[in-house]
Amino acid sequence: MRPLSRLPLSLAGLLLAPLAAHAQTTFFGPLPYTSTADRPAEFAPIGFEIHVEDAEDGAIDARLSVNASVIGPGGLTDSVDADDGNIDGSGSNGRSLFAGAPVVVTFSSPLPVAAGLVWTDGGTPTSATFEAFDAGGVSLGTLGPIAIGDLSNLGGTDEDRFFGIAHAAGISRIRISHTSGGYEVDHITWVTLSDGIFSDGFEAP
Ligand SMILES: [Ca+2]
Ligand SMILES: [Ca+2]
Ligand SMILES: [Ca+2]
Ligand SMILES: [Ca+2]
Repeated sequence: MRPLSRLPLSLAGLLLAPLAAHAQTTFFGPLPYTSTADRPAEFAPIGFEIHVEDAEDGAIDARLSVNASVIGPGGLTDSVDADDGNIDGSGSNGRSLFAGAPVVVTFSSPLPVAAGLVWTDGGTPTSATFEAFDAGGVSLGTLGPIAIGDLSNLGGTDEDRFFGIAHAAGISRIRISHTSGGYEVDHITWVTLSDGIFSDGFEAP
């Protein structure tokens, strides 16, 4: 490992600042979200691999196990707004993931160090709770319940909210539940360590 003391102070600060959220268990959200640009920087620091399942290819990434099905475009679809090419207040022309029960996303190895999703529709309105679990399946805590949702199921995006967690020791699954209505989520996002960078704490010389 390259000793921190040998790094210029400014560089050390640059490396350590974005990692602060990952040094402990940190929840993110619920945050308004219309595109990946709304993902908080601290959730996915530079140098990490960021993976996003936006459902737009009609299939769910094989590294995920999700009790939901891809729906859309059209009809009652509530995609993340930008997925149809326009941030225009509607996600109807994109695709999302729909389930009739709380949505559980289970990750495969290597487990992510941060994970989240975007709640896009449910009851009108409802009260949502996000929960995450460590590598051993033990709960890392909850975010919520929080009142969420507009008065429609027709694809409006002002209501869409990102929920996430960072936990450096690994996250095995995340879950979102709410008190009424079916479930729509999108942009399941997970962050893993990337090859060659941060595997020993610092970028390779
Ligand atoms: Ca749109
Ligand atoms: Ca989508
Ligand atoms: Ca929506
Ligand atoms: Ca809605």
